[in-house]
Amino acid sequence: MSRLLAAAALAASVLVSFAAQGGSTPAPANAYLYIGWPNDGQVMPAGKPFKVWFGLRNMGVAPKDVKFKNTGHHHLLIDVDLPPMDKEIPNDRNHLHFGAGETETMLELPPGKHTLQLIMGDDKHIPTNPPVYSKRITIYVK
Ligand SMILES: [Cu+2]
Repeated sequence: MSRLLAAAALAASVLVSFAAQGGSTPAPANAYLYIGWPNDGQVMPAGKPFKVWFGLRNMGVAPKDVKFKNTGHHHLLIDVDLPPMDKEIPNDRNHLHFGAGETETMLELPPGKHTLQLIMGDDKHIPTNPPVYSKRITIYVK
């Protein structure tokens, strides 16, 4: 049993070191990104846009193409896993870019279970080093 736990711990640490990679733009080690609204597990009414609020501490927001120390712009991941940490974040309906420096958005999703997660990207939409991303939350639209 303890051997199994050790193997699991080793696997976890390997995963963590993979996740710790990122692009070439440094980010503060204590940067903290979170979804301020909605809450994890929240039920949202169908057919009505709702606000998603982006929370960020110890790091600033700058528009895309602006290179300024300790800043980046928000990306909202909808119903997808985290993208590769060393490449430009995809730009499609599952990966929304907030290149004007927005810190909230209105979102309308079809009925069902959805996941939301935020990740910061640098001026060229590449995750920072270390990558700064929020916890992935689940919401229900019905
Ligand atoms: Cu971007």
